[in-house]
Order: sequence, then structure tokens, then C-alpha cells
Amino acid sequence: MKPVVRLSHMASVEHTQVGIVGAGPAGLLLSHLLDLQGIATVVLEARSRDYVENRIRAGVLEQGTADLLRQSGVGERMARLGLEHEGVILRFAGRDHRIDFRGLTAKTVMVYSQHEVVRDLIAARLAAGGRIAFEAAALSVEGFAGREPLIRYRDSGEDRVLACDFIAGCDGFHGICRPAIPDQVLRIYERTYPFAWFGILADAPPSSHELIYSNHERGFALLSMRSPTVSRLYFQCRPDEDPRDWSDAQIWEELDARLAAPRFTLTQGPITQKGVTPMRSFVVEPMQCGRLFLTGDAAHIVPPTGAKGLNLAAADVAVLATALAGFYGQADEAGLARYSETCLRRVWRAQRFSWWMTSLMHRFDTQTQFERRVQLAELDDLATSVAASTALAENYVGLPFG
Ligand code: RFL
Ligand code: PHB
Repeated sequence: MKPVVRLSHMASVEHTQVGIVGAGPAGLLLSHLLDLQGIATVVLEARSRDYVENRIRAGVLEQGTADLLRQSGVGERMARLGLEHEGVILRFAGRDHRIDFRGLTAKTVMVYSQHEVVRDLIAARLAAGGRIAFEAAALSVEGFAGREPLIRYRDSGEDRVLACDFIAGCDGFHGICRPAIPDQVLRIYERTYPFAWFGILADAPPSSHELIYSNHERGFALLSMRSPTVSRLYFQCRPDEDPRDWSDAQIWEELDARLAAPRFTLTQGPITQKGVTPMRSFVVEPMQCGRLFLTGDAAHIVPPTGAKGLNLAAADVAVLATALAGFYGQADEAGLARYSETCLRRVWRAQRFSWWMTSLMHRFDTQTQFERRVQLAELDDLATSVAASTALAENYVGLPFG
């Protein structure tokens, strides 16, 4: 990496090959994969290290994501702390139907917290001498239509410039990279849902070995987990629901009602976190503009029902890392030129799956009795058709990367 050059009349300028905005899973994994190819990066992150390492979000890794982490040398803690799951349970109309991932697809998923993945990646980058600037918010991305893009950012009250060959916009849905692309270049596809998820983390042993997705008359509920002693649970709520309006007892009562089944007891415990997550489907096309490449939530959002968000981010950066390695290693620009097209195919299939799972499992206020019957019939179809269960399983464990 070239040294910092300080000119008296302007902000200090640092050079790198790939400037990465955002130290979420997308930005950190990209930095890690590029480092393995000998490509230099600088990661700029608006928040503190403590904040990103403790942000509770996703929990399910597709087989391909877990494999990528293992194969790239950051799977050691996941192997110890992650919970490999061979199926999930769909609960509806008073019965359970198990989707047997291993039996139907010979694949599994890994239940391992996103913030643990983030911790593993930060540790790996720092151990390898990588540069991550925390509390260094990117202010603008410029010049990406040409060959000398740059990122202006503020670090410790000082304005700085990161000059680079390429910019990776890994700055999430509310970042600055996507809005920097001219409006006439981008097409946005979007759907919002008339409900949200109320999520809690509780110091309670999970009441089931596998995740339970429950379609109940009162609305959807999901039983998930983080470890043998920590449960993660969600229930469908109004988008404007205020978590402070719910006492712990009311939350447990609602979850108990929606997850009720014969011979099932919901284990309760102290609630350590609660929050409401809006539901949205969103895709921007294309995912690149000149030398700026969008990855993960910066380019697309899925409703969490299919557990796809983090996995799509991992798939995007795997494609981008391979394309950049082709550029630097063989002066081959074809992978970069095809980046958006390659990613969008998978993105749209994951969008379809996430929208379908959401439509299948939730109660809609506008739902007619006819639509409710059709929803239950579709669940019955899954419970009786191996073909239908296999289609769900194939999508849940993840489509091939790239
Ligand atoms: P992130 O994680 O939002 O990271 C973006 C980072 O960019 C930083 N940033 C900036 N940094 C510098 N300068 C700026 N101007 C910046 N602007 C923003 C931010 O601080 C942040 O650190 O995006 P990334 O890396 O694309 O990762 C995407 C995933 O976080 C997301 O898709 C998943 O969490 C979605 N998701 C799930 N995905 C799964 O695959 N499986 C799941 O089980 C799953 N469950 C979930 C979820 C998301 C949830 N919530 C809360 C939205 C469950 C929930 C409840
Ligand atoms: C989670 O554990 O946070 C989780 C699991 C499955 C989902 C969404 C979130 O579909």
C-alpha cells in the first residue's frame, strides 16, 4: 500500500486497490477474500467496532455461505459454536410438517449469528494486518465513471480521501453508495409489506432442536435460536408497533399462543433484547456503475422469512472477489463487466423465494376467506408432496453461488 500523502491545501490522500464502504458481513468478507488473492483494501465503517460486533441480526447460514467461510479460513469458531441444522418445521392448522434438508437435498444450514461472523472476519482481517477504519463515515464516492475513483470520508474529525482503483459499496440499505449512482442509470423494484417482525432475544434454552415457522390465526411466529441457552423468537406485528408497549409477559403470551401445539412447551426466560423490523423486498438494477460495485443490502433487501439477506451478501462478494482477482491477475475485465448480471439472477430467485415464504406464512389484513383457504391448501400441499417440500428445501439451503 502506498503511504499517506499530505498536501497542505487538501485532505490527506491514501491509496489502495479496492476501497470498501461498510464493515458489515459484505464489506468484511470482501476484504478477507481479496486479501487471500493479494489484493489490497481499506474498509471504512461509520460505526464503532463494538457496535458492529454486537449488532444482532441474521442467524441462518446457507451451506454455501458456511462452506465459503470454512474454505477461506474463518470457520474455526463457527465449527465450535454453530449449530448445524438438517431441517425446519412448518407448523400450521395444529400440525407440524418437517422439511428434511439432508434427506431432500443432501445439504444442511448452519445456525450461527451474523455478529459472530462479523467478529470472526474482523479478527481475521486485523490478524492479517488489514486496515479497517472504524468510526470513519464515508461522505461521498466520486469519479467512478472514470479510472480514478475516490472516497471522501471523515475520521477523528479530519476530512480524508481514499483513492482507489475500484469502490465496493457494502454500506447497507441506508448507505451513500447507491444514491451516488445517477437516477437515470438505476431501476428500482420494490414491495413493502403491511406488517413487521417483533424480534426478541431471550436467555432461555430453545424449545425445539430445529427452527419452527408457524402460520397461526393470530399471525406468523418463528422460533429460532443462537445457542443451546439463547432463544431468538419473532412474531408478526404492525409496522408501527413500539416494542416499549409490550411487557415481557405479554410477549411470551403472544408467542405461546402462536406457537402452541400438542406436546410442545415454550421455554421462557429473561428477554435481553427486543426490536421491530420492517419487511421489504427491494432490488436495484444494475448493481454496478463504472468502477462502483454494490453488494448485499446496498443493492437488495429481502423480507427475513427465507433467511436470505446475509447469504445474498456473501454470494455477491464471492462473485465480486473472483471478478477482481481476474482483473488483477489476468487483466481480464469480463467478470467485472458481468458482475451485476451474474448476481441478479440469484438475487431474483432469492427474492421470489423470500416473497413466497412471506406470503405463505403470514396473515394479511386484506386476506379473504378464500385466500386463507388457498394458503392452508398450499401448506397442505407442502406436507403431502415430496416435490413441493424439495423445492422449499433447495431454496432454503441455498442455490449455487455465482
Ligand atoms: P449491513 O450489515 O447493513 O452493513 C452495512 C455497513 O455499512 C455501514 N455504513 C457505512 N460505513 C461507512 N460510511 C457510510 N456512509 C456508511 N453507511 C453505512 C453500516 O454501519 C454497516 O456496518 O449490510 P451487508 O453487509 O450487506 O449485510 C447484510 C445483512 O446484514 C442483512 O442482509 C441480514 O442481516 C438480513 N437478515 C438475515 N439474513 C440472512 O441471511 N439470514 C437470516 O436469518 C436473517 N435474519 C436479517 C435477519 C435481518 C434482520 N434485520 C434486523 C434487518 C433478521 C433480522 C431481524
Ligand atoms: C434468526 O435466527 O434470526 C432467523 C432465522 C430464520 C429466519 C429469519 C431470522 O428466517
